[in-house]
Amino acid sequence: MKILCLIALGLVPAVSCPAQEAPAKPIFTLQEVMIPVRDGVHLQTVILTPVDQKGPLPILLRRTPYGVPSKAVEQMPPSIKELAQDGYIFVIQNLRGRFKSEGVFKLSSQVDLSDAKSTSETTDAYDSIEWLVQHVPNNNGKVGIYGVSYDGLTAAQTLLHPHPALKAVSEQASPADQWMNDDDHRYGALRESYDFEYAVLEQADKNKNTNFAFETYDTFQWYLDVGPLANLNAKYLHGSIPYWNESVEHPDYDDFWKKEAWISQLHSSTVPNLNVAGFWDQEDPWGPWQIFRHAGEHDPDHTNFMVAGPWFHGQWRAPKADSLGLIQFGGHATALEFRQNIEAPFFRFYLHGQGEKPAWQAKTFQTGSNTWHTHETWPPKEAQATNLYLHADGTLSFTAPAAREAGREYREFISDPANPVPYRARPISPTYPAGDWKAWEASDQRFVDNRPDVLSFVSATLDHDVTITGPVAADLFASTSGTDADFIVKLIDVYPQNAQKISWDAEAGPKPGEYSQSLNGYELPIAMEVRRGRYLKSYEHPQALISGKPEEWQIPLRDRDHVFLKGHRMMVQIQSTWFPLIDRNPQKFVPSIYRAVADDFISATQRVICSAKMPSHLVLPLIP
Ligand code: PG9
Repeated sequence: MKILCLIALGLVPAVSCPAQEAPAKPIFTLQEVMIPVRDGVHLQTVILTPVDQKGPLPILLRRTPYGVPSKAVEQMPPSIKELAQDGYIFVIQNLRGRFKSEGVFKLSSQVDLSDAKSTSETTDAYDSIEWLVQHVPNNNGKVGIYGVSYDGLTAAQTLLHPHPALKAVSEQASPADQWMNDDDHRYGALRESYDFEYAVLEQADKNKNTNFAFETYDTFQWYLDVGPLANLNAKYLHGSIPYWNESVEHPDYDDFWKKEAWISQLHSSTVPNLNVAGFWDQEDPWGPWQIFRHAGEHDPDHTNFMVAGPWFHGQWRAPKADSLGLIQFGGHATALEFRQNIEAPFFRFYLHGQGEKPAWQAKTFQTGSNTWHTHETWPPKEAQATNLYLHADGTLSFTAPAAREAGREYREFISDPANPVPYRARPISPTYPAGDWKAWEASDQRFVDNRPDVLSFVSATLDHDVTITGPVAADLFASTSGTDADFIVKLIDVYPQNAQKISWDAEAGPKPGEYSQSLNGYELPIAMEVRRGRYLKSYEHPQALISGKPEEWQIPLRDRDHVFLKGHRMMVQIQSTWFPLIDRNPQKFVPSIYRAVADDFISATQRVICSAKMPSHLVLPLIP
């Protein structure tokens, strides 16, 4: 996230940023203030005022743990250019305990409004807005708040108790419940590499963002060599990172995580809110949909909006976002179009009183067709939940397995925690600050195609377009020879072998990189998720699986909008390790995986059933 934040602040040039002439003088003047909040703590805040300000302007606030700019802005940051054209006083604040802001940074999402003495991002934002409208010269009394990821979380949490001057919110990629999904876990399965590296990033040093120093080039190997998870503290952190300690002390969905799940307190749309999500967001793809759904429980004035696009984490603040890795978006600069046509008009209406109130509930950029779609309601009414079945012969089709299909009713594989499936092609670079992390969710899945511990199910070549718009889910029937297990499901769009023409010189062959960098036969992940067996029956009280007994595994695969084009094939991959993104399940039930010892990790035979009685399938929101 750090790089994007810095881009948003205009502190580093974005890679594909068009060359700009440096103006002679600043376009925003900068003033740094320390804003007092209710418990006497002061928060480091910078106020960026447009030098050409003519009359009163609204304030656009962003609250961040990543640092604030230190000098006047001379070049317009591309990420806020479209907003800035309408005129705002931009205010950026460091969260308590980060950089010069006083207090303690807890890396916590807890909000306790029942305790008048308790502070949180909700109360710090409230108090800061109160101070800003009183003290910033020439403001029009209206405040908006926006931000991506952590900054989005702080924006979203204002919805729980908004200051009366707060007139518009745009939370973008905010987490909502860190045990259920997003950065730190997926339904209780720990996102090992992310949780570890992020906690170090933010809690090793108050005054900077710290990248963990790996001594092994390929972090896959490093995490494997670490062995059982408890070794991360024993060998490296020595209990010095509070959030990591909390994560490993609370394996289950206990009171600690339920308090972190601030979303459980949101039941209405309190302030107009534009929720923004990326379909390939590698960090917080789930939270915005939850916030949208919770705020939508009571939304009489229709002020709760959803936008989703083909983006990695925060890519909608990039200059263009006309592609994601090798996937091109048909000439659309999707980020620019979002900011110009959706975000800027939203704040313009609610903070400047100009333009029209959005007349829609959701807007999505649909991949495959590469077109923007406007939805009166989400999910669209015309979407029909349709089963896509896995067959024991490795095929995938909309027809359910018949009784006794050629004698085979299952497929199986051996999952060995000592040889886990990498989540992306090795070598795996550190999450931060390297660039590879951000687009990995769109990476070609052929790198695991032939592993014996990955099952692939493939459809026939499609003779018409298949459009899915709405929530996707998997419903597996599966067993393990162990007493605990993970199942990972991936829905993949397989491009035809001749998707792209390669220029081929008779003597020299293709241009360097052209052959390997083409979309021919590309396996593009559309949806991927994991579930951990110990939490199938209860998130609070994990239970051992019974060896060999089939269970139903319901695996939500989130909201999507994609067209599998005619000529493509659909694919489902199933595996039981996804390392080091997800920590290794010992596959033998232990009270806490985070206290497992090396001998607890065992190989297990995993069986996926494809019978008429237990038809493993995906549920797709098909548009007729
Ligand atoms: N994904 C990051 C994060 C957000 C909220 C809590 C913890 C981590 C981020 O990019 O800010």
